[in-house]
Amino acid sequence: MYVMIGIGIRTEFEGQQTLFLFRSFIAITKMLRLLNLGRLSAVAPRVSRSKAALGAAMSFAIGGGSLAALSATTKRLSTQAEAALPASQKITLYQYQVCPFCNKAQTFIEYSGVPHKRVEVNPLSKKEMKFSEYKKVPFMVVEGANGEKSQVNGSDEIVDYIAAMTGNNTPDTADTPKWREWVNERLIKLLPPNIYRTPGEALQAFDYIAKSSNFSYFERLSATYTGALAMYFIARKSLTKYNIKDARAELAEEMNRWANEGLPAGKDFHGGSKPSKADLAVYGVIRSIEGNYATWTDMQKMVSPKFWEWYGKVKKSVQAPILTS
Ligand SMILES: N[C@@H](CCC(=O)N[C@@H](CS)C(=O)NCC(=O)O)C(=O)O
Repeated sequence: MYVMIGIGIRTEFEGQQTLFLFRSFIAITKMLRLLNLGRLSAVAPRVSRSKAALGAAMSFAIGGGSLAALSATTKRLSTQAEAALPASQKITLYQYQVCPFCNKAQTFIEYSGVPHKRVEVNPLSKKEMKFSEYKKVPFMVVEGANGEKSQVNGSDEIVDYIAAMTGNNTPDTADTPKWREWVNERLIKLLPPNIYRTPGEALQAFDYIAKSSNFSYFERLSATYTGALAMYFIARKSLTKYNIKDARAELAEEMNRWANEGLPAGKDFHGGSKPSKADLAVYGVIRSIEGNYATWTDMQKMVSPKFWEWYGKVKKSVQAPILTS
């Protein structure tokens, strides 16, 4: 467990910080052991769901920082997506349920009514995606009628591929690409510093994640505290990295910016009478925090009714996923 967490943290923290974090984990678990509250080493073989949640959350925060190469990849893959698209394709989406990039891809697939299979990846072992050279989620494996497989990597690439496959039905406007970029470069980066803003909020977030697993009370307790602590420090680091002064206010400001500048007056959506790719991207990313976090409750108060009205309309337009086995 320590080693796995250490590996995750190493990608974001260097030198002293890594050591500090690592020691914090050890100190907390030693303390829990002394109090006979939690036994991480004994728990280790059985914590896969919680490790998955922790890893997914860490990957999200870390992954959010590695978007620089996005536009080049997007160009290459959207050209691929526009290549010949056979009618009968079997689609498998590799994802973490809690990741905003994955929610963005899911939303578009759902909106387009494309049947697909979902594989939930364990973010630390990543064993479900060992075959893939691309090491992030989401990605999609597409199997053609005669069994040949291809892979589409990245949320925007998936969206572009599905759009091309289903006849480019979204009414994108001249500034849709600008808003899609804003989703990646601004909106998504504001989520970890909000969800894990204080130790208490980080704990609340991890409490809900751990509750969905079948842990005993004490197992859950130690997994929750370890994950919350890790994410609290990672989120703090991203404040400096992205020059975020007030995570809550800035997230609300960006969501209000979307309502005021992204939505044309008198129209239901950015795309007019139907959602564009930007509508679906903003909705998809925000739905990844729906209901579960203090951030969600605060945003209900801090973000204008115009945003929430729009949010409700997009939600209605997105159908339940058509899942195949
Ligand atoms: N540009 C990618 C970013 C995806 C991304 O950063 N995903 C995170 C999860 S939220 C990830 O897989 N991180 C794993 C890692 O960095 O090892 C996209 O749009 O899909």
